[in-house]
Amino acid sequence: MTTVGIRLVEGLAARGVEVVFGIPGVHTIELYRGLVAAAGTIRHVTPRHEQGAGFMADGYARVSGKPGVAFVITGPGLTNTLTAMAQARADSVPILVVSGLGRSDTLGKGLGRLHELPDQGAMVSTLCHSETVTDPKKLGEVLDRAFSAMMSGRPGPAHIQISTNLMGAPCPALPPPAGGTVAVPLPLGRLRSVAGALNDAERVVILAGGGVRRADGALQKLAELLDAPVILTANGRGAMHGHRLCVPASPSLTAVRALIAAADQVLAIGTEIGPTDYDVYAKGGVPDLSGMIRIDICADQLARHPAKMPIKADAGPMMTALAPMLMRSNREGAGRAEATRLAARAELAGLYAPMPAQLAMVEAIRAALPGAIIVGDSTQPVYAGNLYYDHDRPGGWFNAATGYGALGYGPGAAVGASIAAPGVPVVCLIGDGGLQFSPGELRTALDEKLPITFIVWNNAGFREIAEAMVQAKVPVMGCDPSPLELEHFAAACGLDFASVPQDPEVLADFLRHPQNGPRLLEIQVR
Ligand SMILES: Cc1ncc(C[n+]2csc(CCOP(=O)(O)OP(=O)(O)O)c2C)c(N)n1
Ligand SMILES: [Mg+2]
Repeated sequence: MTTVGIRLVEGLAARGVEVVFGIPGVHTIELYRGLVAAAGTIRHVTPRHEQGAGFMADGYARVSGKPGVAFVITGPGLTNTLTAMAQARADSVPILVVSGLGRSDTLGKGLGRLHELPDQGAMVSTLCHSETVTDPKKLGEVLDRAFSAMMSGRPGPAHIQISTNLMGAPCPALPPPAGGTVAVPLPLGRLRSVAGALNDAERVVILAGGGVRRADGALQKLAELLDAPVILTANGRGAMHGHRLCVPASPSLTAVRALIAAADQVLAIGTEIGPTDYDVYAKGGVPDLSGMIRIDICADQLARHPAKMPIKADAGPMMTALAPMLMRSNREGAGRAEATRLAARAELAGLYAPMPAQLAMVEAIRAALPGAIIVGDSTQPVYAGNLYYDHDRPGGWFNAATGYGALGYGPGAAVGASIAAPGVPVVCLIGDGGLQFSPGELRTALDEKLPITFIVWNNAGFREIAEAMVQAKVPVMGCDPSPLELEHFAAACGLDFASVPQDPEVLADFLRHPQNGPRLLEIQVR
């Protein structure tokens, strides 16, 4: 008999899914019958916690450009995954969570059954698209709607749940996937007015966010035609590495704000204009952006900030369509970008004296491992990098120190990234505190033989938070969880280990050693 569980896995394979991150339980055994039946087409990875499954799906999606998929049990499996779904929502990352659900005749009755929640679907639906499979004949439609929710317009998470009694029920063959993603049409009628406004301006500045992750070439061409500096938010970093017009610095910095304020035309592309990028210190003073031309794929996003020209469009095709209509110009963009880079970098020391030395460590990773993917957690050098750092691979710098900000994101996301990019070095940069949120996922990296370097920034505590307490004149409290004995921890995980002082040269030397599977490197922070 071909069951719902088997058909669901077939339906995922038909939509290009190649990996599932999951932790099985009695409520999802029938999904595993499906995975076994799909033998060889879908790889299954077993994380150590469902939050890790969600973060792996996230890292996988960011690097592959395809949805990441997680299989989790009813109740606690799903609540454990919610944090990762919220992180994915904040950063527009497509992940599909497939969970179990209690027997259909027991739902909402409060019988105290295994893994019971009052209303599981309602809980998830405040966060994202969530649908319950109630009729096997409609399974294909449910999958189509979930993929459409994830991939059409602004990407994000989606959830499908299936009652345990339905998972093993007979299910007819699914129809082929309908339609795939619906492209946002180019706003042809607006192209001329946008190009006109850009051609009329003398000092254009571009604000680029995660929406340009896969449009690096088009962004560079547009910037060159306009001779416009490009300010990259944390999720835009890695685009236009080393380019004379690239400003890989946070719009929270005074120097970057000055560049924006001096523009006579701001062009914002694929950026949420969120406070963790534009006002990370919550001091106010964000330049007035109401005169901007704003390109975004999501109408809701466009409605959230006033703009002179809000344009609903996909960043890549829109930039490509605009290019031939722009007049080549020389507006001293490179000079303005360079002055801003210098001033922004210089500003770091004034914000926090140890920050330039932290940034030097991140730059040592880039020097030693060109083209690596750096997956960050919420730790001091990652905050420093989000303020100023020019990564050398589009989409290759991402972390949870921005947006939703879920501590413990790094290890799982690094596993997902590494699976999506075989042969590419992946670095997980994480603090001693964050590591203790999700230590088990280092062992997942070993199971999967992934060449990830886990760099632990060991400053013995929640230092970023301790600093915030000092600044707020609150006596530091609750910020000294004892760090792991990292050498013993690495041994218990079966990982190669080294410990180095906070010295960029020593770090780079170590990273250049060839590696065989995952390794753990402690940085003894000064
Ligand atoms: C789930 C979650 N809980 C708490 C926080 C608050 N938080 C942000 S950074 C941080 C400290 C992290 O310590 P560590 O990983 O050692 O990095 P450090 O600041 O010391 O470099 C905490 C507790 C958070 N962002 N997410
Ligand atoms: Mg710490």
